[in-house]
Amino acid sequence: NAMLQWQRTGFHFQPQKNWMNDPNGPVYYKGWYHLFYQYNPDGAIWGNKIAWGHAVSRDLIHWRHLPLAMVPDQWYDTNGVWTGSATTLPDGRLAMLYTGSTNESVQVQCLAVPADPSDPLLTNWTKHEANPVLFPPPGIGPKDFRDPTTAWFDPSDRTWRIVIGSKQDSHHAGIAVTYRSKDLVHFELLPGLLHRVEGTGMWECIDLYPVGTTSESGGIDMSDAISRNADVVHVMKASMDDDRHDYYALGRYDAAANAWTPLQPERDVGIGLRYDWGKFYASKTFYDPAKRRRVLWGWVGETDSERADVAKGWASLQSLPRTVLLDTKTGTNLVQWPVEEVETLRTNSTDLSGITVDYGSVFPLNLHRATQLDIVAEFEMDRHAVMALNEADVGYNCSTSGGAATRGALGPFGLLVLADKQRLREQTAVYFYVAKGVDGELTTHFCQDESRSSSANDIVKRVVGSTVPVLDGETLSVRVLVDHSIVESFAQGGRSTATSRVYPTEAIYANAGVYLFNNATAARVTAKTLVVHEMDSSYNHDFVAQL
Ligand code: DQQ
Repeated sequence: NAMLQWQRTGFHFQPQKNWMNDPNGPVYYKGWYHLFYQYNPDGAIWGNKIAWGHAVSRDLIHWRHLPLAMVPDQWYDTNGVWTGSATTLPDGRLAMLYTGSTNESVQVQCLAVPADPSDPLLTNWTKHEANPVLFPPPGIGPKDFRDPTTAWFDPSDRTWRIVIGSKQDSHHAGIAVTYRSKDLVHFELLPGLLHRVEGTGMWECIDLYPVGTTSESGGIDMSDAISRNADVVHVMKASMDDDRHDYYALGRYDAAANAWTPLQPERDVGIGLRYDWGKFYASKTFYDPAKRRRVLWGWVGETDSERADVAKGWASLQSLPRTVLLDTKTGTNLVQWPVEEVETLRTNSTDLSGITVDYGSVFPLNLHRATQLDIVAEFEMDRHAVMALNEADVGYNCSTSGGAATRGALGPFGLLVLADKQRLREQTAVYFYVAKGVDGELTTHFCQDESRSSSANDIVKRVVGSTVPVLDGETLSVRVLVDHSIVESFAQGGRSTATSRVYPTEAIYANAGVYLFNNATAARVTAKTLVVHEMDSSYNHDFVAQL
């Protein structure tokens, strides 16, 4: 079926067929980026025989698929080789810790190492004979103990540390449990909890890493930050099984006390900050020593029906790999941005900067192709109109607002992508909505409206988003990456992101268009910058030739 085929992407990572979920063990090794991922070789839905898919790349963009790295072939992982993380040892060797689901569906931690460390492609993996190396400790449920982090080295006692996510039934608390180990084979549970937040439920796929506090700092390796006593803030992220979103918080890690404390308790893990307001889960970062950056991968699942996934024979994408830094301008959030290599896929670029959109109108962009795009836009509202207003839309909320069609004084305005050129019946709106308090304070909301993204009826369609910090003198900026069935957007330099899976039935091929729109009632909006890049596919290259 041609329409189902059309949903495959051009520059997002996906296997050739079948089901994929979490990114696993991302790492840079001997000149190659490796991405492992949760994979069901038997079909397009999750199953109890999850294996590790594997692909390699020179640039995080062009991928070569390799054979499965690990399959459930031992008693301790026969119900699934689940999520894990890579650790690079000081001598350059690699260790992979992952969760096995045993023959009795108990969650245990296991160690695997490259069968041939001299093979840069890391094709074959050996599971350690001492596996499983960790069983659930007393007081923790056998099915609530999974997803070990990358290990870091603590010079004070010369041992490794790892963190594993779990939950406490009392108070429905999400918890982070720390272990130490000399050899990643024998582990000792550290007393206390690294962190705990009541009411947040099971924490999956915990990630803990440092970000530098100055604008010059690039990515930082966790062990390195500790040994250098670097000026950093530590990010703790957990994937909330309860609501299937990835939450993070900024805090201080005290190695000696085995404690991580949030800088802002009201924005603790599971409460305030999210990596992405759309579909994005089970994410994981790694430190890239080649470009001294920290890179984030996230699983972007489907929002259509399981039946549709089976019909098309595949399910899920990975987000674009994103560089992660502390937002040194606000100090209160991270910024995420597609890795710079994404820009090498830009082909035809059209500069449409300077278009003013009157209130209540839609403006079509004259483009060649509009199904794989990288759009960079900056908006300015009519200053006088904003000043003239007393108060407007205080208490606005993206998800309950009614989306891009509901008009307010200073919003919504932005872009309609994957919009059908005939009637604009299908469209995904990426927009800003500004509220003004009696005190004159402006609050900017960044939202993505999926509600008209497809005329198909077996799809979860929502309006997602949240408020985004806008500092004095800043324009409202957004970068939108459109790739057939995914719209991945980054507002204010990546302070806020929203990823949607969309399934247009009419806004496809030459019938897909892009529009500027302004549904505000009180202000004109000018797209001060508007550059639309067509994007190449990263899969149509004869990649094997590069090997
Ligand atoms: N997916 C894995 C688990 C993890 C979950 C199983 C998160 O290890 O907790 O496929 O999506």
